[in-house]
Amino acid sequence: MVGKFFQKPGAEQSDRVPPGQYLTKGFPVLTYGDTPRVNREQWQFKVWGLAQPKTLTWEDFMALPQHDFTADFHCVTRWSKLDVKWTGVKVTDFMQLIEIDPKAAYVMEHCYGGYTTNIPLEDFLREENFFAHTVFDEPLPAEHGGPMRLVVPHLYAWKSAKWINGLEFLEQDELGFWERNGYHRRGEPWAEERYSGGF
Ligand SMILES: Nc1nc2c(c(=O)[nH]1)N[C@H]1C(S)=C(S)[C@@H](COP(=O)(O)O)O[C@H]1N2
Ligand SMILES: [Mo]
Repeated sequence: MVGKFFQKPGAEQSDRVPPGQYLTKGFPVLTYGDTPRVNREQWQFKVWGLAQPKTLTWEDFMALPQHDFTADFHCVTRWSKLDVKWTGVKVTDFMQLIEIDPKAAYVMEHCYGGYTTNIPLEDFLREENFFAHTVFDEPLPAEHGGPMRLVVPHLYAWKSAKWINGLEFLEQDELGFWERNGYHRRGEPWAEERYSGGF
């Protein structure tokens, strides 16, 4: 992996690069399976489980405040990309539209194509998380999760669900796709929470 496109961080960047990660200047695509093709008009987003069920459209998301976000992106396969510029909607703004049951403590992210990933509610509700529809001022390409993906900068990027189309609120933690296949439940890069025990 280390070669022309992957570099060890220089001193000025090393405090931003978690242990065991290498910097890339490109933007690799990491997808399990086929790339779903969904346009903005077709795109729908559902909320269920321990929350008032709701279906939202593209317009519902566009009616929320739009922000630019710059965040670092860390894949568990050891590449990191610094300063990715995204545009979209803060999770905390989106959550103003959602009524959750006080028992809800975990969230399952659901996607077109069937990918899932689990996240504790506390990690999901962080101020710096957002739904992104634009990257580097261009509409998010399908291979990077367009029309809409979640971005959770403080956890490994497999928690940043591409083609996101729903949230299921849960009382108990359940495992998503990679988590059932040996990845860590939570995935904190600074603690190198890469794989679950026994993997
Ligand atoms: N729906 C879906 N979301 C996904 C994935 C996937 O396979 N399907 N891969 C995850 C992984 S492992 C990573 S590293 C990032 C990669 O995002 P990118 O392809 O835009 O670089 O998306 C995450 N979100
Ligand atoms: Mo990844």
